[in-house]
Amino acid sequence: MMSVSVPAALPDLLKSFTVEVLKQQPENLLDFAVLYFTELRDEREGKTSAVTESRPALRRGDESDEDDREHIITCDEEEHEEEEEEDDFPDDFTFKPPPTSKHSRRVSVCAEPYNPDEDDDDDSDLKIVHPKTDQQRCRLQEACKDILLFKTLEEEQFSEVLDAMFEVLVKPNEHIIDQGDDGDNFYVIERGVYDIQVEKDGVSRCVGKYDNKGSFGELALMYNTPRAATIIAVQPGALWALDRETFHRLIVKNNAKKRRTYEAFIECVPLLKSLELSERMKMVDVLGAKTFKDGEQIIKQGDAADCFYIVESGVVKIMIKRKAKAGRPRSGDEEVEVEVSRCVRGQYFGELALVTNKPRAASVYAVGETKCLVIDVQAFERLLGPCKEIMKRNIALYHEQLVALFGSSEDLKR
Ligand code: 1OR
Ligand code: 1OR
Repeated sequence: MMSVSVPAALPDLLKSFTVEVLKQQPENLLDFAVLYFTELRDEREGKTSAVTESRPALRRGDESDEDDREHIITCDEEEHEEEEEEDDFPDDFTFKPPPTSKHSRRVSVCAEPYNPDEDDDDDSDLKIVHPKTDQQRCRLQEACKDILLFKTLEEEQFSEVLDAMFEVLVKPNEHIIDQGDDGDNFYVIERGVYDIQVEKDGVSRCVGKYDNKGSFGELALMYNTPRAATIIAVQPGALWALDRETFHRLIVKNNAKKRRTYEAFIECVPLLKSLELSERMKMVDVLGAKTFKDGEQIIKQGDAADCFYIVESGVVKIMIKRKAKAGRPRSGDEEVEVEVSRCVRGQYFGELALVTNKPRAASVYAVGETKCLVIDVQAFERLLGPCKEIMKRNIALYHEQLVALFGSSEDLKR
């Protein structure tokens, strides 16, 4: 029997080449192959390729070096169309197709939950770059500055996320996501109002909305599940999309690290005791972490609410504005801020406005440097339902304390 030995570098070499072909869709495959392999050889021999310098789209690391494998691919939206390739590759060759365009639905998605710890860096050599004007980059940075999922990324990872994002303009009534579909992109809102609709037992109901900020579409990408809700533009809007592959490579990988970092802490937050471990971990997946300086305002009384906080380290003080009492040396309308409570590690705040759907009932300030975990209102609704009874019991105590302190609970009725 004839034995054939496959050179160790061959699968990686072919894989990288195939990825480039699918991304760049060259008209002449042979010319492209000559260019690709010539550049690769030049790079390995230490020569700087003139072609590479003039075409940043075709830049690569050394496939033989495991620690330094990287491709940078620049692409326009239409270059994302999914393609099926029928080539004969070695049996152990696994190839992931490039991300799909914003409106092309993925053909099929593996139903297994994605486990980042088992990911063998199959596609870690793929960097997608959508070139942007300075003005676009500025708008993108502004839209992303408060996105919780990005808050625990290293600076370099965050910058890669920004590079990979592309702009999507939407019209009124446009469905950005349809419940039940496979997930293609994660979206950050630059502007526009978007309804969240969930269909259950054949009845579709609006369960919330995004108003000119926030993000959506992370769940299907994180857990390889069908889209859990339908998102519809109410007015003309602008979004920034991040493709599924980059989301996996940067956000889902980072989540594995986040789980390790926060697991022990989350386990000992009294409020979350009634949740299953898997539910607590889902919370960790979507939370962000924010550090506040001594005296910094975290919540402003009267503001609209869009998130909930758990103190991880440091202390916060809760202050309530009250009219100055008559008889004091102040004018009747003057307001004073009175400290009513403090929260330390493991305690939460900012739930009241979310539970009652009212403006923030108090202001909250950091006492010394303070770190808080932050959960957005949609994740709060989705994941903290089982904890709401505990919160409501504690809210009833606020009323008692308010009456005890000020003789009325009017402030909480606004
Ligand atoms: P996705 O990839 O599943 C739909 O695509 C997106 O809608 C989803 O990710 C979330 O980002 C977003 N339940 C499920 N998904 C929601 C919800 C939600 N809200 C926003 N999304 N609920 C509403 C909470 C206010 C719970 C409904 C029972
Ligand atoms: P929020 O979303 O209204 C301010 O934003 C947060 O301060 C509030 O949620 C609570 O989490 C937290 N009254 C009102 N808010 C309070 C109170 C409180 N204590 C903590 N918060 N009390 C009654 C006022 C005299 C409690 C006094 C011990």
